[in-house]
Amino acid sequence: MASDRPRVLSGIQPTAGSFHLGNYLGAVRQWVALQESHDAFYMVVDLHAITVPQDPKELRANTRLAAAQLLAAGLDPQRCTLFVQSHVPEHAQLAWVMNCLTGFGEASRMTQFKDKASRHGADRASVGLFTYPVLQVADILLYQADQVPVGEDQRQHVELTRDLAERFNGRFGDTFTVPQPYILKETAKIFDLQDPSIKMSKSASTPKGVVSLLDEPKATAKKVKSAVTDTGSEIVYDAENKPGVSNLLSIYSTLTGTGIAELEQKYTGKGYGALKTDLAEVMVDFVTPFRDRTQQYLDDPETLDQILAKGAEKARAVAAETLAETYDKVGFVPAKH
Ligand code: ATP
Ligand code: LTN
Repeated sequence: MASDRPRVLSGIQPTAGSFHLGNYLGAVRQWVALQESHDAFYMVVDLHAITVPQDPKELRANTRLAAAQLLAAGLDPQRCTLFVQSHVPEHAQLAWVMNCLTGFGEASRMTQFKDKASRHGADRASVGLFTYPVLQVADILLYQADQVPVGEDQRQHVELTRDLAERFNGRFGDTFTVPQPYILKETAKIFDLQDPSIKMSKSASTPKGVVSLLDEPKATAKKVKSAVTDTGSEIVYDAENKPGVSNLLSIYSTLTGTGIAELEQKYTGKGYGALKTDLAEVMVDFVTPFRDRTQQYLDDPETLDQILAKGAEKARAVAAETLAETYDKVGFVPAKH
């Protein structure tokens, strides 16, 4: 199905049971919006998930759970292509070619690799973790994506994708679309509720600072109400001097569609407590139906697997074409069937 809409592609790892608010506001929310205007490909990146140790049972459950959450968040299989990365073997195949084009030093400069390697212990980090960004490059280039909707932490990987696309095109002739990152300023980085100097993240944060979308709504309300705020009592957006309150304002503003200035005005003369109580309510109203919808998809695994099978079929049609062209440009002899 050819489309003259610009193409977007993105992925999310099935490494935790529940998405957190940073995943949703930083990425998934944009995915939902972009399926209306773009030819959209979204995937659960299970190949990426095994770059750190994984339990097979959990990985399988979390992959379906991730797909269920994406559907619950509003992805519509009629409007986008939703699939699981390992269902499309071309990802690993193109990644090999991209690995051979990437400098060792270049890969060593990826900050997420450096962070994760030091967290797991440099000796225990796998070669897969080292080439994780190169697999991501292959993910993006296979679909000739024009834009990649992600959070700020993924910018460097999109830059690497641009560099490798240009390098390949320069060496072998025009083959790949050079993609742009699609990162919204307001939600590029959602911060930990307990430590607003670090990003909300399933692997690095304190559990109290991470809002998991599938938590009991009551627990979510509690986390919001006990969020760390800043000295002073004024509710104004000032990311540098008031990171805690600014983070809450960003979350509030995005979830309700109310501008930050309007919120500042609404809370003039009121304390942090009032802001947090109201935001807790907004959060509960958001997560309650989200949890219910996720459960509905999980209750019907056959339908879920069918959606993913159709998605993989659509994805493969595009991926196979790009891979065949790449193999040809590199100089591989075509396999006779
Ligand atoms: P990890 O902590 O293990 O690195 P993660 O919590 O960052 O995981 P990913 O699956 O790596 O989650 O990310 C999925 C998407 O969510 C990516 O596009 C990423 O940029 C975005 N994202 C993750 N955390 C945040 C955040 N705190 N603010 C904005 N976007 C985020
Ligand atoms: N590394 C990304 C997940 C990811 C991705 C992609 C994002 C894998 N492949 C392709 C955009 C495009 C992350 O969120 N940690």
